[in-house]
Amino acid sequence: MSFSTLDIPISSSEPFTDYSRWRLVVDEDGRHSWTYLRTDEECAEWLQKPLDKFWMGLPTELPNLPPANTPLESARNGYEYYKHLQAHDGHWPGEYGGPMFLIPGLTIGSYITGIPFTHEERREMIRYLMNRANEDGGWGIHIEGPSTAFGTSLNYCAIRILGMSADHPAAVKARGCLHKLGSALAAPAWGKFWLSVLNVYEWEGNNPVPPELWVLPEWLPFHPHRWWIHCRMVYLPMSYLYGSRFKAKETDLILSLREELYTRDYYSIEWAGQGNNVCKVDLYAPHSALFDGLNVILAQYEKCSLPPFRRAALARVYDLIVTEDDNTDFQDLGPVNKMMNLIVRWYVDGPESVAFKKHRRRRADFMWLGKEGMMMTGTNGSQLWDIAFISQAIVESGLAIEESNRASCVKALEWLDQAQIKGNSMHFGKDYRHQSKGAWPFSTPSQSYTVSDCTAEGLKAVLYLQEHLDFTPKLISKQRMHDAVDVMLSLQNSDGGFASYELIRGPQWLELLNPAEVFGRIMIEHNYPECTTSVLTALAIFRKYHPEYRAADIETCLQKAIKYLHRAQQPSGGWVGSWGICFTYAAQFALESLSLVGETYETSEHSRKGCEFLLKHQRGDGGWGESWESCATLEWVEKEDAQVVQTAWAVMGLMYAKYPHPEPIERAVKLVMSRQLPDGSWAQEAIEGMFNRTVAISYPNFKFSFTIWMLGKADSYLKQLKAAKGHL
Ligand code: LAN
Repeated sequence: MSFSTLDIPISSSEPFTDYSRWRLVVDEDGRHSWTYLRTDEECAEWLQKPLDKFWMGLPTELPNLPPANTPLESARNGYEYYKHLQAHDGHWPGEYGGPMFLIPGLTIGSYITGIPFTHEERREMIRYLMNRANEDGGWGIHIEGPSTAFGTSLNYCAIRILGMSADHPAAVKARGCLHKLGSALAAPAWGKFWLSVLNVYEWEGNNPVPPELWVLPEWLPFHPHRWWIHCRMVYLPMSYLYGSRFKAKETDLILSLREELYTRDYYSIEWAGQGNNVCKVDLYAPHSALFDGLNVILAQYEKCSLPPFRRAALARVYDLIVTEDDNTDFQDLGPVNKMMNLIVRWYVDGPESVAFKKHRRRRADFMWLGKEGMMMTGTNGSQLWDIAFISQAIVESGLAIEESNRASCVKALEWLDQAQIKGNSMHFGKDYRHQSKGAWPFSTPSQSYTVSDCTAEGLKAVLYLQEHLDFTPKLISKQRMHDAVDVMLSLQNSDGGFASYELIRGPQWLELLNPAEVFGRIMIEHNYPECTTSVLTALAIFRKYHPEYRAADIETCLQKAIKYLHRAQQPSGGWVGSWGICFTYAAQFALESLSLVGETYETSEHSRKGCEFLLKHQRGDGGWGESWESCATLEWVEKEDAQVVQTAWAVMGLMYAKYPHPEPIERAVKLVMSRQLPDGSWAQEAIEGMFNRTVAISYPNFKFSFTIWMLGKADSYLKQLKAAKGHL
């Protein structure tokens, strides 16, 4: 399929389509997709709501509120605004962009398999890429990162596939940047992979990705079922496409890209050995000697690979791809394996197959229209994660019992009810999956994956809404809460910590075989202070309401988890965060955990050191501001400005620790209140989330949930402190 060249303006600041015609569709289990209304009649019948407008960056026209004089009034104003962003089904949709290596998979996969985009989607994706280009014309691994060969080579292909002509100034600039970075030749492994699939890089220039790994005995310490789930689910279809040397059909565009992406004649490039040519800016996790050695052997094997063995391996890999598609209703674990699986199903099952058609429908779940244009999201949304925090925030702040907020609480509980996963995966037992009956996912239940801390935060939100409040229906039975507890208990590692989706299944040395160059710690699961805390706090809160269920198991689990958190604390007093930025994020969690077992500023060395670490980084203006680079360097990196979200996390941490002096908290509260806009909202600041050490990801709903939560809590906390001082 070919997309025609589009006439693209030079400046991307104004939308390339009529933004008054776009609507966010929320259906099924919280599924998101964006649609463009073509007629005025449709627009008149289906009006744009503040929810649509907010996410597109249009004025929501919500009224200004009476100015807040206290933290609670500020929290109330915040929720007054945020309530308008709740969807009809009870959850809070949100943009989940940030990574800059997703649109390429979306466009390359769609191009190869012939799935069209609408004219408007194409224009807004181009605009997004133009808006996200750096000064030098290239793209980074995420929206705030410097230009890399990975981001620039792949997004260059995307922009061309979508219809930008090669002589558009943005394309010329991007090409110049790519050439300076060493051209597409220096793209890291995942870049080389996509380029090879698109037929603009030769497979010979890739390090081997043998599908045979999947037919080796499972007891081997490096068998892929022991890898971190995101790593193995990406390498699965990757090994299929590599193992069968899949290539897109040559088109004029492909021939032209072969000229544009390189500084040398494509046909005279020596591909062998290019596997180790990676641009310096991209390189975060250089190859180990072990990995390089292994590649030399594997390259020999590729020269003589035994066809029957390869055929058997490909057949096994294909079965596992089908299993993943079935289990997740074709959404798949994430956007990367989604597009790879889609290509495999098109290739093997054919364009007319039911499987391919189902894949095609689910592509929309990952496409999101934002203020800067249309992007591909890091998962099919962060539905559960966002609703869990705001639910706890409104209950703890006392806003939930106010008459005008009750209906929204009931709606939220209804959404949480349908979001709990009711059974194990369709192919449980044959798919290497962890049990999921009773778990909550990160996004929607049909995506179907258990996540330790999502289960925990989901259960906490249910306990808060259902058990703290007397006006909500009791939707989640005791049995279903027990199922959630069972899942959490099944996820504790032998050293007490909790990882993300599964138990740690492989040895630490497997990290030496990390082939991806641009991500850190992707080979196996690891314990995380954040995940451990969420589970620990959920279990502690659960047992207050239901002390009879698995009391001894819960007690042992909590004791072991606390020990892990003690060990994970750095000598500086901080904890390294992996999923949010960074020390501020982790401190909030760790200090909460400690407080639940009675460890606070006044009673525990760990808690005191944690607070002092935070206070050391409080800025003159009362806020906290930490850069995403902390996650990459594992040392605190200061940001130019204070961030309301990080300030909220830090204050939450101090309050969990029962920090006894009000001044730092008051100063922080003032800062967050001073940044509140007259309509009760907060403006978007820097990116909030992180993964795999190097990739930042957006959690724009945090600027509501954590600010409201912190302000509500601070209101009563400061009053208590003052009252206690008054007694002295
Ligand atoms: C997420 C998002 C949520 C996150 C938390 C729940 C916050 C965390 O505590 C546990 C891990 C988890 C579920 C997580 C894992 C990795 C994800 C899925 C992501 C950061 C969102 C996107 C990312 C995924 C790997 C992106 C696709 C890129 C690849 C490298 C495959």
